[in-house]
Parts: sequence; structure tokens; C-alpha cells
Amino acid sequence: MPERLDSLVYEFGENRVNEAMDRVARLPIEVPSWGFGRGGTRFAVYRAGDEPTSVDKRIAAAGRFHSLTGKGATIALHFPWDGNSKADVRALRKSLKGAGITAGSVNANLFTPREKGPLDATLRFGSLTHPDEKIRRASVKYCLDCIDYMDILGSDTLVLWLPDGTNSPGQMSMYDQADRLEGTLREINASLDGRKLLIEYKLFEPGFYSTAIQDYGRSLYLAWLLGDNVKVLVDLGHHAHGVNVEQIIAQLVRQGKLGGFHFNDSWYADDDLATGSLHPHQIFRIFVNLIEGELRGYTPVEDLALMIDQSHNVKDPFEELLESVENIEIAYARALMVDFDRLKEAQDRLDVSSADRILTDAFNADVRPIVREARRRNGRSENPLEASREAR
Ligand code: PSV
Ligand code: MN
Repeated sequence: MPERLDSLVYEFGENRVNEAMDRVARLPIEVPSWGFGRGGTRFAVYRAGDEPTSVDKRIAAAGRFHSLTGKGATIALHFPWDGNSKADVRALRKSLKGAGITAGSVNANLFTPREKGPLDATLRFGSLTHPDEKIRRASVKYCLDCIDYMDILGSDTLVLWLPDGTNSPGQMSMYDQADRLEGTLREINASLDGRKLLIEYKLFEPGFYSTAIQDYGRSLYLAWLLGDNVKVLVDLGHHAHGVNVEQIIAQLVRQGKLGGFHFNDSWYADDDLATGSLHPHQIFRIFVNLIEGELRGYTPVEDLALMIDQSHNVKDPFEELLESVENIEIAYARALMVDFDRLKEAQDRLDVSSADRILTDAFNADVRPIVREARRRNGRSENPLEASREAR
């Protein structure tokens, strides 16, 4: 055992520390292709000039990210941002291969108005719930095109986030909204042939009165309605203030319906800031609940789609992704310090102070040596930020 792990070994035991190192080294984290580019505010995209602006450059950056960190072996793709035809997607497959990474989830974009075809500015009235059947058909067709892209790329996961909703109470009947949504989703799901469909929910968009899939209850209902391959995707930024996200997680895990995450952090709402930059205790609690679920025989943490979904507006996008991955690794390593047997014993004997102390001790542990050691064992730099700056 390297000396720098001594105090952790002393406090948490050698087995726990060793296991944490292995698990941090193995943890699959998926990065978003859009996250390598510069995000924007509602007012503008303030480019610095050195961020990648084409798909190829984003993929090349993702390749560098993977060789530096060992994470991001799969990349989430977003269409049409990452391609507009089968020929584009075949070229993309080549770029991915060249960069040493593979396609992760495929996100079907139903919110950016297209220059040609029916999915123009009318998307402001919705996509899969649009009142005009022609637009609903075109939206379904777009998702089927994305399933073709999945075939080309070897992806097994379609992610749907719906921009649909209303701006005022008279705009659309909520009964029609639900009927249309369930009809169109059934069609899309039938074409997936059992491949995964992950459905995001989101409470609001600026100016909205309703969103079509507003919370995890709606998303979970749809997942049960549609089939075993359909699961809920939890984007950390999509809740009301104060919502206990880890409680949602535990309920989804118990039902085998947690598909994965879109990790990010926020101060106000859906700010898409760096994961763990503001609320590190929240992702710690989430991982505690995921690990407890795994110990109880539910889905192993590594089988979930652990994806990042952020918008990098101020910091260098590449560096903000490094920061986010590191914060996820740290939260996971801290959660792995929890002694779940002792925690359960304390809970069962109603010793709340001891139970909380077990969590607090784990959260307060400086697990950075575990994360560094995991990187070293993976043959990666212990300090990816420094290494990436040196390589520039
Ligand atoms: C919507 O807010 C969202 O979380 C969805 O995942 C989109 O695909 C993504 O952000 C990028 O805009
Ligand atoms: Mn998201």
C-alpha cells in the first residue's frame, strides 16, 4: 500500500480502501460531445476562440480527454448537432475510431428548428405532442432516424428529452398532451427492439406553464407503460429547489427503473454548472444510495449510464469536464468509505447520531490519494489538469 494512503487505511481499513481504488478506476463516466464546445447563455455564446467548433474537433478533444483520464470511453452524441445524415454518421463513426472512443447514448434533438423540412419554427408548439399530426409524424420519424444512427454507431441507448410543453393554461389540453405523448413514444419504442430508451423529465423551461414530462413520476409511469427496456434518466438540474433527489434515486433503483444520470450542478435552476462544484454533498448522498442499492441486490452502479450534461460558458470546456469527472470520482470514493453494515446497525438501534457520524466521517475523508492512485494504476496522469496544460 502506498504511504499516502496510510491515514485512510488506518481509519477505514485496507479492504475498503483497496476496493474503492479499483472501483474508482473502473467507474465508467460518459462525457457529452456538446460539452466539449462552448455553451452559451440566453443572450450569446461568448467564444474564447480556442474551443472546438466542429464535430471532428469535439471528437478529437474527447479522444484526448479519454487518453488523459481513462474516463469518457463512451461519448454521448446529440443529433443533428453531431451529424445530419447517415453519411455524416458513418464519418462520425470513423472519427470516433480514430479518437479511440466509442458511441454512448444517442440524444434525439427535437428542439432546434431545422433549416429544411417540417421541423421548423413550429417546434415552438411541441414535437411529439404537437397538435398537428404531420409534425408529430416528422418528430417520430426523426427519432427513427436516430435509431438508424444508433445501428451505424453501435449505440444501445436512445435518450429523449422533450422540449414539449405549454406557455399558458389554455394552449393545450393536458389530456391531449398525455394521449399524444404516449402514442408517439409507443411508436418510437417499438422500433428500438429492446434497446434502451432513457426518458428525461424536467420541471420547467423559462416562460413555460407546463412541460410534457414534468417530474420523475411522469417519467416512471411512461417507463412502466412502455416496457422493460425503458428507464428514467435523472438530470440533476431538472428539479425544483429543495427536492430530495437521492430519495427519488432510491425509489427508482428499487423498481429497477433508474437508467442513469445527467450529472451537473446548479445554484438557481438547470444552470448546467460543473458537477459537484456547488453541492458536493448531494452527489455523495446520491452515490451512497446507489451503493446501498447495489449491496441490496439492485442494479450495480457500473451498469447505470453515468453521463455528464453541462454547458461550459466561462471556463475552458475541456478543463471544466476534467473538474466534473474529478468531483464525481471523489464523491464516489467518499461514498465507498461508508461502512454499510455499521450504518444499518446504528439505524436499527435508533442511534441516529452514530448513523450520521458514519456518513459524515466518510464525506470528510480526504479521498484524493485514492483517486490519484486509481489514475496511476490506470496508467494515467495523477493530475490531468496539469498534464493537459503541459500538452497544449
Ligand atoms: C435539457 O435541458 C437537457 O438536459 C437535455 O438533456 C438536452 O439534450 C440537453 O440538456 C442539451 O441541451
Ligand atoms: Mn439533460
